[in-house]
Amino acid sequence: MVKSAPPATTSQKPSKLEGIKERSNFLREPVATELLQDTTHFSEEAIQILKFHGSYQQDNRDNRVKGQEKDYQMMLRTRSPGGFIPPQLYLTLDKLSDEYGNHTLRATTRQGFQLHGILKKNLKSTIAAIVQSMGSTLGACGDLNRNVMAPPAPFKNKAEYQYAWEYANHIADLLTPQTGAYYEIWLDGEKAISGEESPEVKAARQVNGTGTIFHDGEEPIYGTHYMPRKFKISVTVPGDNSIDLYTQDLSLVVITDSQGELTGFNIYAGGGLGRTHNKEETFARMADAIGYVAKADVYNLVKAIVATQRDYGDRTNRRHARLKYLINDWGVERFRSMVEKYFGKPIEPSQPLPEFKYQDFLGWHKQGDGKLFLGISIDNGRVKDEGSFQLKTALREIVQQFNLPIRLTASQNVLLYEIPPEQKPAIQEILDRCGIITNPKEIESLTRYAMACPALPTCGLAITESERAIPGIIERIRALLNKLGLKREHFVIRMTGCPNGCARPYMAELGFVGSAPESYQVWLGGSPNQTRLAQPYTDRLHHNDLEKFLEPIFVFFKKSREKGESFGDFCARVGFDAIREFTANYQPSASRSKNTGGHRITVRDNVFNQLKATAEAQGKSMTDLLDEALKAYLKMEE
Ligand code: SRM
Ligand code: SF4
Repeated sequence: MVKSAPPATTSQKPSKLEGIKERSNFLREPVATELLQDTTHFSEEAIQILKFHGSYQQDNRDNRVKGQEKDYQMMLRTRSPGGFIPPQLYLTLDKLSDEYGNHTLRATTRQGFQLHGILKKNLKSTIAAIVQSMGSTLGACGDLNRNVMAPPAPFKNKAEYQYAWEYANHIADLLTPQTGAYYEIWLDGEKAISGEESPEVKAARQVNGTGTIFHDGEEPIYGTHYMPRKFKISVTVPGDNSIDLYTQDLSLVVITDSQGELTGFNIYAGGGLGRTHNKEETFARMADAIGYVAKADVYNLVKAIVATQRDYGDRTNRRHARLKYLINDWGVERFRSMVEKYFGKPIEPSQPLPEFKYQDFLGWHKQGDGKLFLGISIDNGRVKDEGSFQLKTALREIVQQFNLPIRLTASQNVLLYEIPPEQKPAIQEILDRCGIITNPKEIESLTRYAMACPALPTCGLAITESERAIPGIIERIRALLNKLGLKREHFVIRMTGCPNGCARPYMAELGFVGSAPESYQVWLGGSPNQTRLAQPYTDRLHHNDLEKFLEPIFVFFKKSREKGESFGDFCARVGFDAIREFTANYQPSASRSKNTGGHRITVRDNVFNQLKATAEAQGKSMTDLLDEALKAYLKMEE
């Protein structure tokens, strides 16, 4: 018999958060009451409920002073299925970031935008402005379905891409919280004008029969306790792994027939990355193939999987509450048969699929209907104006003048699309004037494929730097590769300030995971297309020791790689024992060891920015360029 009343009955006490959710009256309190109070911050209980509305309470950790109140501020995250940001929403976010935020926008690894630095007193105006511009933050955080991902590429002549967008939207709507709390609190009860959901989705939400919904209360799918933990979904197309499908709680892959008509979806479940250092019972896990579902049944199957996790996910220990632990504890067979009980019929076997590739869609492309799209790389997702790089200005001018929609990518970049070819020169002129590189070949390739989470100073969980540290780390890795004769080499580098894994470092070829101040656990062996988990190679690498640590590994790679083999594939093939053995016996050459120190000099900001721009324009590293310039100045021979 399928159960239908969460929380799952167990002899253990439900976690504190289960009580907070239960008392919240479907996400209203204590947020509604505390918002009216003249205070700088919310209480612990309100903070937890505020997350469901898309906001985290943070403080600027750079400004902490012992004995003084923290510099409280709110982060807001958009719910943007498939990364869709209509032009009016982009312009609103841009304006809000200047009016109430820290003057930057942050493109996230799940295709949303974040605003940082909003004071409590401005939170209501900020959320109201977002909703009035066809946006939403509802469900961007909290124990429910998060932003649904889909490949951002707007290929109008590839039906499967259009289906992925359509179903990402529909599934996001299906699992949107139904409580009136959001509109009551932030819009004084006014229902949003944005996105009427399709009748098909509305009907699908109410279908029961197998215990997937509740008949009392405001939340048919979630009930009073919502999910045991966050729940993440992606919809993609065969061969396209731009959304890291194996890291999601649930992934759907569009299956079409020979005419390009949608027939159904392959289903994967049980991926997730968050872990805690030194707690073996927490781990990163890749999703398993569950089977295939016909198009007509897809909403029922999604609800069945959600209901299984809702009713059987661990509500006592939040560190063990994600779907990945349920599937790991039960095994795929038991999980599948429980889902089938909610679903009401057997799940069919998966359909064959081609190999997945990673694509970033940077540069100018045809979208298949005569129009163009342009993928722009954003270093670590931070949209800002700095020195000669005026990305924030460029995007604002382009969206203002040409009214273009945006798709955020899962690698913290943006695509502008629906561009008539005759607008290309004017758009390119704005980008050139603002110092933005649009030819992907001119972008430093390590930077192009790298990601880092925000970490310090906004993230309360950060153990060490990430977004602010990665540019320097990449510079040093490039210099080392150049020195070792691996000039053209590139691979996927991802960094996070703690083991929660927000920039998905466990899927990288070289992953840095904050483990102590200025130190990282290093993960090796992920694949360039994110289809294999990396493994932890060392627990604590101080960033000063980066070159000493990486040099023997890169030398071994250069010496023993197979033709065309990537760094991650090499590490996985030879294994850590071989790498450790090579490292133990490695003797740096005299000339090499002299140079590995990474001597530091300080340059002024304007010189640094000019150096960076010239290096990028010439496709060189800053170290190489500086080296050349200094040698010429000092009239040194090579
Ligand atoms: Fe994340 C918590 C930032 C994607 C796993 N994440 C946080 C918080 C909210 C810190 C907090 O709880 O106080 C971070 C806010 C930092 C800041 O100052 O902005 C934060 N996560 C981010 C973003 C902005 C990183 C980025 O570089 O873009 C991403 C926002 C995505 C979005 O638009 O929704 C982000 N977080 C992820 C991902 C990647 C993904 O979803 O594809 C993961 C790993 C996948 C997964 O969930 O397993 C991820 N974040 C976590 C976890 C660990 C969850 C777990 O199961 O253990 C936490 C902590 C928690 O939930 O307790 C966390
Ligand atoms: Fe914060 Fe850790 Fe996520 Fe980085 S990985 S944003 S430090 S929670």
